[in-house]
Amino acid sequence: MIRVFRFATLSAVIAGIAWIAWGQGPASSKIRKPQMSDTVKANIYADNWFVLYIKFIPHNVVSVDILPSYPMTIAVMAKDNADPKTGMEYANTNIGDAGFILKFGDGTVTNAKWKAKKFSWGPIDRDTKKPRVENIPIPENWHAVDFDDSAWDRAKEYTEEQVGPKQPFFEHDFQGAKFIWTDDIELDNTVIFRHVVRSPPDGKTRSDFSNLNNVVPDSPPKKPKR
Ligand SMILES: [Ca+2]
Ligand SMILES: [Ca+2]
Repeated sequence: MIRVFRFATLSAVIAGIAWIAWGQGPASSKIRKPQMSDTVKANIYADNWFVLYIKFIPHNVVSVDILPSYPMTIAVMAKDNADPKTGMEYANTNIGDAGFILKFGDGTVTNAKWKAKKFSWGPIDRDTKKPRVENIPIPENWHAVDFDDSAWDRAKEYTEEQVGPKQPFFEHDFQGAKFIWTDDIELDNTVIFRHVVRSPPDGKTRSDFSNLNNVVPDSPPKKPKR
């Protein structure tokens, strides 16, 4: 259950980052910048879980409900909106930059304690004349609880000024959270973050539903579906 919401969240937030980059691009005479009034609300119900991939959530903050259990492993793949062949943004006119921030209602926040690793970066040497990128294959189980990230570096914290978030960011609670990325917020374009929350950061006692699927329900089975 947790995984459901986790993946829905991450996919959407990553897409949101990509859109921020788009919105910061050079003014276009043909395409105006998207506003929140251009968005449509997505409400999703699943029995029991799903993975959602959707591109270009306009410059937004995505809020979902998470049923936590601890320890809670969080894995995030975040992408700058870079051309996969040049590593550049804004129709290959600019290097561009990235950034990621997260806060959960239990006090979980992004900061330099998170693990971070780059998997695609460029343009190498900041060469925008002959731009090229380098890639490392993304491990298939990068989001697994038992994935070994012990050799990964810690994330680097960036200031709000460095990332330059837009209006929806200021309408939501990110207090205490830090913008993070790998060492180079401009050149590193695909990164993965991992973090284990061992106990509720706010110290509150919560019910543990992690074994929900092993419990026989009190109520009788539903009628067979026709
Ligand atoms: Ca960007
Ligand atoms: Ca970039």
